[in-house]
Amino acid sequence: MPELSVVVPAFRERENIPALLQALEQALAGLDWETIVVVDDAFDGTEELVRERAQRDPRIRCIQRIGRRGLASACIEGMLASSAPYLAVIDADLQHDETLVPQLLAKARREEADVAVASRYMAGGSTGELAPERVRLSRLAGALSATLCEGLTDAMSGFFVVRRTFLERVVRNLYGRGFKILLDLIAAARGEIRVVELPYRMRSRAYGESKLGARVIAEFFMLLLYHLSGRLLPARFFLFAAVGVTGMGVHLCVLWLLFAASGNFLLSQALATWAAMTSNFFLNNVFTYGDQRLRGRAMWRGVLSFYAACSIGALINLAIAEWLFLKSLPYWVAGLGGAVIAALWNFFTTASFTWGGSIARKR
Ligand SMILES: Nc1nc2c(ncn2[C@@H]2O[C@H](COP(=O)(O)OP(=O)(O)OP(=O)(O)O)[C@@H](O)[C@H]2O)c(=O)[nH]1
Ligand SMILES: [Mg+2]
Repeated sequence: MPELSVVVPAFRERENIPALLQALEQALAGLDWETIVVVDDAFDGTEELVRERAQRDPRIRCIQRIGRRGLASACIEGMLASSAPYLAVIDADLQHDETLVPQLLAKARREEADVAVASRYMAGGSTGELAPERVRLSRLAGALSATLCEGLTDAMSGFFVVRRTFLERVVRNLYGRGFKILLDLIAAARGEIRVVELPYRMRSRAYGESKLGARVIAEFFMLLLYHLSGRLLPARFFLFAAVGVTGMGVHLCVLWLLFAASGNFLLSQALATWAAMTSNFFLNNVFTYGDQRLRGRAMWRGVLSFYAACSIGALINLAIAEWLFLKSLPYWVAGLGGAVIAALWNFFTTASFTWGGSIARKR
C-alpha cells in the first residue's frame, strides 16, 4: 500500500517527463509510493511517454484529460484518484527539488502537520535564477493573499505535501481553478490548519515554456475574491461578473456614440446590446471558461448558442430599458438598468446552454 502519492500536473512537458520520473524514483527510494501524472491534452505526446513508463512500472499512472485545462483542477483530480495517506504535488518541469519530498513527508508526519510546504522565501531557500520581475510578481501575490494564509513564507509555492484527511476536510470548499492550489487549500481551511515549511532552491526550466499568462493572473484575483467573500457564489460567477462589467463599458460606449449620432434610442440600445454580447462571449470563452475553452467549430457554435441564449436576455433588456426610458429616466440609467437584468439572466442560461455539459454545470 503506498504511503505517499505524488501528483504531477503536466501540460506540454514531453521533454521533462522521462528525467522527472527517473529523478522521482531515485529520490523516493525506500518509500512506498505511487505517482500520478495528470496530463492535459496538447497533442505533443506527453501522455504517451507517461504510459510507456507505466507499462514498466505499475507505481506510475497517467490521467489524461481531453478538452480541459487548469493546473489546480489537474492537482485536485490527481489527488482524488490516489490512495495514500499523504500526497505530494510537484511540477513536471524539474524546477522543484524532488530530493526534498521525503523530508517534507517526514516533517509532516513528525509534526502532525496538515501541509508541509517547500518554500523559496524562508532562510535557506532561494528562487534560483527566476527572473527578478517574476520574483516581484510572486512576492506581490503573496502580500495580496496574506490575510488568507498568515504566517506562511511562500503561499505561492506549487510544491508541497498534504495529509489526505485534511484534503478530504476542505476539498468541497475549494475554488478549484487557476494556478494557486496551495493558497486555495489553505484559504479553504479557514485557519483550522497546521502548516510547516522547509526551504529549497528553485531550479530553472530547461525545456518547455511557462504557462503564466493573463488568465492565470485573472484567476488569482478571482480565487482571492471567492475566499474573501465567504464562498457565497459559484466560483465562475466572479469572472462572469468581471466580464459583465467590461460588457457594460462596451455597451455604454456604443450606446453613447450611436445615440449621439442618430438620436434613435431603441436602435442604439439594440446595437449596443449586440456589441456587448459579442465581446462578452469572447472574453468569457478565454477567461471565465478558459479551462474548457471552445475552439474552432465548437467556438462558432458557441457564439450562436450564446446569441440565442442572450437574445431572450436582450429582449428583456430592451423591454426594461424602453420602459425606464419612457418613465423619463436619463437614457444611460435606462440602458444600464436593462443591461444589469439581462446580465443575470445571461449567466444562468449560458452556463448550461453554451458552456454546459461538463464540470461547469456542477460547480
Ligand atoms: N495538467 C495541467 N498541468 C499544467 C497546466 N498548466 C500548467 N501545468 C503544469 O503545472 C506546472 C507549473 O506550470 P509552469 O508553467 O511551470 O508554471 P511556473 O513554474 O509558475 O512558471 P515557470 O517558472 O515559467 O516554469 C508544470 O508542470 C506545468 O506543466 C494545465 O493547464 N494542466
Ligand atoms: Mg515551472
